[in-house]
Amino acid sequence: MQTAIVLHHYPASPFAEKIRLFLGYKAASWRSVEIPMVMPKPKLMPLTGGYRKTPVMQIGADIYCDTALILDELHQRLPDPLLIQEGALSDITLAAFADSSLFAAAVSWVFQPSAMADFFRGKDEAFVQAFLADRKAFRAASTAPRPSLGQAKDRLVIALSGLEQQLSDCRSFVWGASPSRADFCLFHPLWFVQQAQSAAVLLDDYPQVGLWLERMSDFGHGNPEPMSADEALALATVCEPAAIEGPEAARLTTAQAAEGLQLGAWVEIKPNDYGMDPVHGRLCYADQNKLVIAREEAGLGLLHVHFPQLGYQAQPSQA
Ligand SMILES: N[C@@H](CCC(=O)N[C@@H](CS)C(=O)NCC(=O)O)C(=O)O
Repeated sequence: MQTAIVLHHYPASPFAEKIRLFLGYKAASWRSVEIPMVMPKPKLMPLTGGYRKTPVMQIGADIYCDTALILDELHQRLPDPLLIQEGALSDITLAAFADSSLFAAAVSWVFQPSAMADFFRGKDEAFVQAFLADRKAFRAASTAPRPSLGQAKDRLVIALSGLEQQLSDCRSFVWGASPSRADFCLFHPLWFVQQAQSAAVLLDDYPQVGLWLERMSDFGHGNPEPMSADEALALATVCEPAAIEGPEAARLTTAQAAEGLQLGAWVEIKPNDYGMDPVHGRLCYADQNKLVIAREEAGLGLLHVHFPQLGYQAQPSQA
């Protein structure tokens, strides 16, 4: 139980779909905690300390924020089947483009007036208003403005034409016969477009992309078993964070040290694009890939909260 993979997510979340699909690719068994689509998230905040984005992964008393980090952590734990490693820099660049620019374009495209009704189908007016108000506040201080509808369409068309061309030599995935990080990252914004019927017509002109979307969807979601939010909190309470191995002082990069970060000292970590809610704790691990903070949560005890280094800012803070 201690090592069970717990995903806190909701069905309509594209970033969560990236991770659900990755768990499917790995044929993993996991526990599924459904969280609210809007704030407040009273049973998630005690785990993250303030990070509110979706999804969040929990393994015992270790909490993983951001799908870039979650994917890497899962891949380390479940190395089979492989992820294509060729063109590592191209893979990282394409993954980052898909998670930022392409995702933003997909959101603008799906939230155009004619398609929005598809997204909100089955939800009542009060939910729609609450959702729109929540997302307005979520993006209020955003450093990444939403593209206009026209810009969104142009960006989607550029990505779709490029992907169509890339797949036209009969390869199954972006870089070859097996999927890579980029496949999972490109998938989720396009999956989001696919979900809203009137938005999805844009995909019709790209048959190779359509087949690739099918191939990716075929990975499924692995074996999720529902878990209540209370069970997840109870799990964190009975578990200790995994030990951090090795000589700690060697891990800070020179840039992190120059910014005043110190292992054991208080820090504040927050995303640098949108939803910039800070999380406070003592820095217990830092290297060029990730930052981990230790926090004591009343009723839950000690938790380690993990963030990727890319896309986050960390600065010294008060207790
Ligand atoms: N960089 C983050 C982005 C996550 C993200 O933006 N998720 C959206 C849902 S797909 C979100 O958090 N929306 C607000 C919410 O769920 O409260 C990641 O890779 O996990």
